[in-house]
Amino acid sequence: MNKMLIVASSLALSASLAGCKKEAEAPQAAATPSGADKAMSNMSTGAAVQHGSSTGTITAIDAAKGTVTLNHKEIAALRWPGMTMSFAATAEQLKDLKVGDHVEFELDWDGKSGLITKITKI
Ligand SMILES: [Cu+2]
Repeated sequence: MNKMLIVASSLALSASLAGCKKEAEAPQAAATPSGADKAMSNMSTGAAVQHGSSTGTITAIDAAKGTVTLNHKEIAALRWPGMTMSFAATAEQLKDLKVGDHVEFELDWDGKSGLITKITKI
């Protein structure tokens, strides 16, 4: 008799737990997209975009990814020393450029990645 009671109550318990879980999941799933939106808008408005310019040499172009890798000189506005790194660039910006070209460029830096706003062969 005791055993029956335990089984019955544990069934009831797991049933109520399952009920709880379902109820908890629904609002969570609905909250996730708006939470992500919030994070996205924080990213675009929270970090100040800095603008910089310099000259450099193209060491790689990845048209598929839309990136250009530059061995660039110092970028004073960003307090960067010279280095080699990749930036996002459009096919239009890259169409007349090739590896080895010496360029002057401008970029927007959001704290994580750089976007080429202007790039010209010199
Ligand atoms: Cu750099």
